Amino acid sequence: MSFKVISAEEAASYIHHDDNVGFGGFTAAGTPKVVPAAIAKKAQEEHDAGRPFAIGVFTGASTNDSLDGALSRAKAIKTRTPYQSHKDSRNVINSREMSYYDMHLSHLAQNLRYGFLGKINVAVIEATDVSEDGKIILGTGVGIAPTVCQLADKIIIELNSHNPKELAGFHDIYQPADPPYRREIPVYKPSDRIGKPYIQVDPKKIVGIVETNLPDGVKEFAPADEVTTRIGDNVCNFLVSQLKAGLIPKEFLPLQSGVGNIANAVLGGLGNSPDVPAFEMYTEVIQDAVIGLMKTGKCKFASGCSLTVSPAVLDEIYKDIDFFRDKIVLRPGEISNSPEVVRRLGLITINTALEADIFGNINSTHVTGNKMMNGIGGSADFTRNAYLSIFTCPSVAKGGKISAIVPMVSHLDHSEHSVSVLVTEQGVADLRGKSPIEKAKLIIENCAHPMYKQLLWDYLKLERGGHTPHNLKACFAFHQEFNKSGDMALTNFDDYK
Ligand code: 0RQ
Repeated sequence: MSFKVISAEEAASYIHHDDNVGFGGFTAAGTPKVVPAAIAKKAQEEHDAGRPFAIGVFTGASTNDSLDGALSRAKAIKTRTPYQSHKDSRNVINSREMSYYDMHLSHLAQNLRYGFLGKINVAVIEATDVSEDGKIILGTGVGIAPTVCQLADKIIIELNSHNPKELAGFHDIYQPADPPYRREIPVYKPSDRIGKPYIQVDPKKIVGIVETNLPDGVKEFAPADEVTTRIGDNVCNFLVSQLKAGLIPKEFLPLQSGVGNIANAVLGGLGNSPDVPAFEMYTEVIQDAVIGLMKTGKCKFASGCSLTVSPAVLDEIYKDIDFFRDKIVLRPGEISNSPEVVRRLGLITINTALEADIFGNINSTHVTGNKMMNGIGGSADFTRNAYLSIFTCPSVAKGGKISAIVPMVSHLDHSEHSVSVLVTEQGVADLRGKSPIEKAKLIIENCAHPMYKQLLWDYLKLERGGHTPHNLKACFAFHQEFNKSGDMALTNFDDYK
């Protein structure tokens, strides 16, 4: 190989204060593992010497501790988008020491190409292989790698020998033409391959290769508990009822399922139901449960942007890689999450809410209206364009001191116009074709926790009339009570009469 092998520190020397850096990968999967930490170290040294050092950080989605963790702790980020889920990152976002803007994941690559977000100076990409003529085989995540490789002046590759070379062929790299010349993305079923298995770059842009041998280190999922199992069962029974009523075609429709423990448990529930036929997935992250369902034959195919699976499950895939070869495709985020494809394929989408209001609006991102949790991720790419959009959440959080069902969401990510069904461990509210007051009654009756039902009825009794009967004085009473006493259940609507 004629590319120069360099250390992570030397790689960091190519990155200067004020640069914009685009990173490959998606979640911890395929995210660079040593260069970001070396950039953080450099930032620390520059700060110690009294010099400024902060970079723009663009990624496919959330990352790992070496990237969001180390760079946030070193105060080395001037601006960050689109999704993060690291506590140190959250801290500097919420203290406003780091400028963060949240955006739909499918939008980032095109917005970078349109030039809306400034110049990308350097791309840092994890790869499984790279050829002399600049063909890069990615690792377990794709994200925005193809676009940042195209836009950057310099490319740094972390060549990770932890990935078997047999990962070649799992990727489908396709970048749509930009308007006014864009046509439909020619994915007509989840398993369609429309691009190349590698990213082609100008080899002269590759300034160095950093060799690694490191696992992605995806966190283990919490085992399904009573609440997540009941949510999973409720989603499952609802989908079966829709199938039986002929409202979902008998062949079933491709599924999308969001991130986290709840999403993982919901998929597990679907897998156990004899009444749900074998299905395909057109999703963003392929989590542990999907791999289990492939082995039982319940999931026939998964198109995604990353293999975000725990280390033991990744080992299983690598040991039996030929079994999975014709069952998985990894695409760039703008294709895995393309609203146009989502609408056309007719996806059933299942995402997680932090809170939902009684009129069906969803907050996926902000705690008590002001503190950023993770970001909107790809949830709206899918929800807004779904055949059937489902939101799930436990009805209470923090041991019951927070009701996930509130009079009015304290931040809006998905409006009532995009949300078809709300599911908690208490039950299902099918919101299709319902007026706001009908939605409110269904959500309180079917989804709210028993300890919050009466309070929510009390709120509705305060109504000021109108189509959506909010009471603007009392609509944030739950949140105000939580800020005051730490327990939403102590809300007293008599104070608002
Ligand atoms: O906190 O761990 O400290 O107890 O929020 O909640 O119940 O473990 O759920 O891991 O599935 O995450 C919405 C954040 C849920 C995630 C969100 C507290 C709760 C707990 C986590 P603790 P759970 P999950 C496409 C899909 C947006 C992006 C998206 C997310 C912690 O699913 O980021 O959907 N979604 N992407 O106690 C205060 C509330 C709360 C609350 C829960 N109302 N107020 N705290 N918590 N409800 C895929 C991608 O984009 C990659």
